Amino acid sequence: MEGCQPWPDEIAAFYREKDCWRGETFGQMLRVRAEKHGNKIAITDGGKQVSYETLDKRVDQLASGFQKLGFKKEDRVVIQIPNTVEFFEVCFALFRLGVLPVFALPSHRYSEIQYFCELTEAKAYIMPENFSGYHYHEMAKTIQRESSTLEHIITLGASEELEQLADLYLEEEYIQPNVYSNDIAFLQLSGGSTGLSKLIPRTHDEYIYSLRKSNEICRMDENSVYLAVLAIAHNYPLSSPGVLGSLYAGARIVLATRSSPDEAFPIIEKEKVTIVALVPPIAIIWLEALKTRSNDFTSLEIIQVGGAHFNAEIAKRMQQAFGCKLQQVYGMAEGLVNYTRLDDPEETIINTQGRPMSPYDEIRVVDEEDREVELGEVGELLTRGPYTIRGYYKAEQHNAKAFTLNGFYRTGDLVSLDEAGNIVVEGRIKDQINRGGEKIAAEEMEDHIASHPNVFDVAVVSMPDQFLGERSCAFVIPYEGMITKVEMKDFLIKRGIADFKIPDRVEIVDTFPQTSFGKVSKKALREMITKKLSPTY
Ligand code: J2J
Repeated sequence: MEGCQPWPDEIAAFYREKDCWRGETFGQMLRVRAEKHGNKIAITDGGKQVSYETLDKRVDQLASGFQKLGFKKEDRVVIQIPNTVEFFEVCFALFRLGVLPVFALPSHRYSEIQYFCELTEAKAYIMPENFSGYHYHEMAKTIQRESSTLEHIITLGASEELEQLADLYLEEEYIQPNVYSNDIAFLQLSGGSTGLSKLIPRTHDEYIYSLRKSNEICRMDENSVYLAVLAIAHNYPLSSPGVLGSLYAGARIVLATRSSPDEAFPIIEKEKVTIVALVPPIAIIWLEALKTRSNDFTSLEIIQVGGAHFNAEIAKRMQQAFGCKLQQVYGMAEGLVNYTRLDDPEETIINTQGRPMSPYDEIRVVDEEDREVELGEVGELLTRGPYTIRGYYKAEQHNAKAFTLNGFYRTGDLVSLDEAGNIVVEGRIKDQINRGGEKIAAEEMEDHIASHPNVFDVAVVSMPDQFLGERSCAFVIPYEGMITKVEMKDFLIKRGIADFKIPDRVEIVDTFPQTSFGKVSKKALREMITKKLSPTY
């Protein structure tokens, strides 16, 4: 597909020969599960229960409706759907037509959605009317007015003005196009570090392989019950093993829209949840909440924690407090996923972020000159393998920097390896802030802030935070006087930027410290703010 880096033929042949890629597509996969599991419940969403058979039927009805709207193979559709049954119906209907969903997060706003629509020349945008106190309707109309490709705005809610998803479930037959397992199935989002977030093309073959391996490691089967508390459009709850892994296993998905103990704990008890995926800040809240609750957690077998650095002391307490297995997950939407194994020694589970899930994952830990470092030394992690992309979507220039000549992806993460091959994430060289699992590209925010009329220069860096691990701090040199945090926030909200990217702190300075090459020293800025935040300052 245009804009996507194809797999080299001999490498694709190798992954097929090794039985990694089995020629399955998502559309077929669901059909096969529906034939096998029939009226077994696939998804529980509050009071709503959907069986595999019904899901499969609803997907066909929607595919028929989408085809009638004119959706064709290789079209792109930006979807911004919270944790609801519609997420699955829409995704699989698009998969069956060979149309690519672009996975926006519910927290994204005008600036992000507009960019995804424009970059992908999206034909449609599907979103809720309201979610978590935000009304998407006006934003959607603005984006459509400005776009030359967006033909359809489809709402999950009720609207007289927009097309409604509910009207698109048609009983009529539709023509199933040929969708191949090596076709691009969807575009996933990267955390981004330079400028706006890059889009990640994933094929059916390689993504399904990653589900199968994840299921094996997490022992997912028909009896598993996966609780989704994180936004399922994100790669981690989508695929590690996540909701798609659950469907692959014939398991049951339980959807929640909030991760608070008030909502999640009774669900675990009632639905007999066996596995749940968390990010570190939520794990901390759950651990605290346990002190005052007496919910029954006996069904719970695995709590996964990943997406950001997880403190070892808390990891240890977590494992003891919940009486189930803790699993650390270190993954990336670009591909590579590492898990601690369920039967690993406690030391490994607590102190490492696990090891690659596939024997065909290749990893290298290198210094600044791409030379491999000694075992145990810290270096950048490079990787390639049967489910790690070879290039971002329509990003030729960036790809030349983000991948080595022989196809290794430069993760931008600093890691070390132990003797058993387990990875410890030690830091990062990419210019990104990891705010409790939510990724902020510093450059993207700098571009926004620099457009404020009173900003002469700006640098955005991470600052330590006990709860989120990191928060973002904008160092600003104003033309004159002050810019307060509130003023900055108002300005950025008006520009339509996701809330989590708005700087948590604004520091006004006269100049920036510089490196010996005359560039802004972000390291020095991080040290400045860390010192200022320390209790002895
Ligand atoms: C430290 N940093 C981590 C961890 C990710 C499974 C799990 C997570 C993601 C994800 C994912 C970390 N400790 N345990 O896609 O399938 C940081 C690293 C990494 C970046 C990727 C999955 N787990 N990270 O978080 O694409 O810096 O994917 O490169 O959002 O998160 O972010 P993302």
